[in-house]
Amino acid sequence: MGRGQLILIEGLDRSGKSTQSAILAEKLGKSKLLKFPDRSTSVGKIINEYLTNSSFQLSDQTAHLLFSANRWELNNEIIELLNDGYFVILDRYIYSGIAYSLAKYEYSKTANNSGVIASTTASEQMGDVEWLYGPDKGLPKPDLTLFLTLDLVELGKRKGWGNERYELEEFQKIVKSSFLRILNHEEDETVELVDVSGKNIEEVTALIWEVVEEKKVNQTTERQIEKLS
Ligand code: FDM
Ligand code: MG
Repeated sequence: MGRGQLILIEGLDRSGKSTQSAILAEKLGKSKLLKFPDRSTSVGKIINEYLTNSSFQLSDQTAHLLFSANRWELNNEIIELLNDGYFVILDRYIYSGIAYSLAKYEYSKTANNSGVIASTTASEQMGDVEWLYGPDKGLPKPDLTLFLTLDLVELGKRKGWGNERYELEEFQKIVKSSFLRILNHEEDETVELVDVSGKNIEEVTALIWEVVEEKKVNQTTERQIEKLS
């Protein structure tokens, strides 16, 4: 028996990511759904405080490194699950890590930034994709990444933003362009964009399943787990 596959669902806030990850896990049977940030771990608790309490301060670099550290907390568990034949579905992972930090760099330079979303002086590291990527090197690379994207009109229509840090429409637009800049979907065959604009839950599930079958990530594999390099 081969190993299970690692499938990542990335996307903008309110793109239906969490709903679709849960449906996919269900459809794959022997599977485990993991969500990042995982707010239950020791590092996750600090991240949760940062996201929910706007007066809790961390420098942009510190926040970035904590999100990566939170992934490292689950590194062994992910590898063990895959080797035990489980399909592991991730709701956010490394691309969120890079895209949100890069977006903070851009947002730092806008007049509207009050210092809550990003520091008011842009830090050089946050604009440096190599630096941002560094701490995630060595983590398991997903066998398939699906990025759920929304056009900007739809993004504006999906009201119901919460009160967490980053949940601001204007910032989300910058996050979208950061994702598109770093995903490398044209060269990397393991990365696919799924435009969910104007689609209902069932339609998005069908689109995702089409890609999953085409990429054969619904079957166990003999391939080794790849590491991000
Ligand atoms: N987020 C998430 C980051 O900024 N970096 C990361 O590495 C990850 C995994 O945390 F705004 C952001 C994305 C989002 C916030 O995520 C909380 P959820 O999915 O809304 O819980
Ligand atoms: Mg959110």
